[in-house]
Amino acid sequence: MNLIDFLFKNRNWKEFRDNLWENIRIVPIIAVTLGLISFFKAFNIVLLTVYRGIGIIPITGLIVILCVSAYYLFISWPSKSTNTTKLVGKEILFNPSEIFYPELTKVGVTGLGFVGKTTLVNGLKQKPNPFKRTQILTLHITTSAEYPLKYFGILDGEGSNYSQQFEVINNSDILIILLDHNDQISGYQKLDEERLRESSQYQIQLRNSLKQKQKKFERIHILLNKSDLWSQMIPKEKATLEEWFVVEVERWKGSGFASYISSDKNHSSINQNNCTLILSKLSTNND
Ligand SMILES: Nc1nc2c(ncn2[C@@H]2O[C@H](COP(=O)(O)OP(=O)(O)OP(=O)(O)O)[C@@H](O)[C@H]2O)c(=O)[nH]1
Ligand SMILES: [Mg+2]
Repeated sequence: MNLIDFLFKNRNWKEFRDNLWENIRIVPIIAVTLGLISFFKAFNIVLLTVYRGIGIIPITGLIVILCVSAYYLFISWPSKSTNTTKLVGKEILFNPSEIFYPELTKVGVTGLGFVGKTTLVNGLKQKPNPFKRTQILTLHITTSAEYPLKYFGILDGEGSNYSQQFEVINNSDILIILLDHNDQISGYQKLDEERLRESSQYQIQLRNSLKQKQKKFERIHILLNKSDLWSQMIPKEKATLEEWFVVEVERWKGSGFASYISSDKNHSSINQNNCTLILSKLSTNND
């Protein structure tokens, strides 16, 4: 890599502008410059004997100004950002302070363990679905399907690890909340009321934490997952589930944690078509 690339490529120039603004203290600069000039002026005669005939005051002033400018450029120079385009389709460990260029919209996927978060994330990336339980917090880089391309970083953590779930939420611009009717493979065609209670409780904790942090999302999208399974339940259980979902969505709508809150009760993360459209919907604020 040559020096020009090192200095200028993949730097976060927005940060540079902010840094410079923060670092420059115009008053001290002027004071130091004037101070130095007057200092040299006081010793003008001595200095003139050293640098005979070189117009010592303008030259000294210029040197001071150049040094001060170089110092401020140095301390404000932007950090290296990660090149997003090279990571499309990839999964990396999540580091909250990592800066990406082009910028990423961070989409957090949250919900209880086994609700289908990783299955959804794989669907959003249009990748086959290798089944493994999530253990670490990861960021999955992907793009919208149409131009102009938008880059998304999808955050996926372990559902039963609440601190990972809170990290997902605190670092997201858009939040997808996944809900379901049952997490037991053997009881997939039945409504588990205990699961609904646990899920309601989890959402209350989420809202409490968001309230404390005064966090606001660009958008919240709530999905009732596993519709391929719960659509086969008896009508009474189906009605209970749908009513519960409506109540949960209303609670979010009343919370004011996003300017736009949408939902879809007929979602199935194992259905690729269901997943494909989500990112373009989310980036255009369509339902
Ligand atoms: N039939 C059906 N199965 C689903 C659906 N979504 C997820 N699953 C299954 O549910 C199980 C759990 O899915 P995961 O995506 O691993 O769930 P998770 O929320 O990431 O779980 P943790 O990482 O443990 O928090 C897997 O067996 C998935 O295949 C769905 O829409 N329909
Ligand atoms: Mg998972």
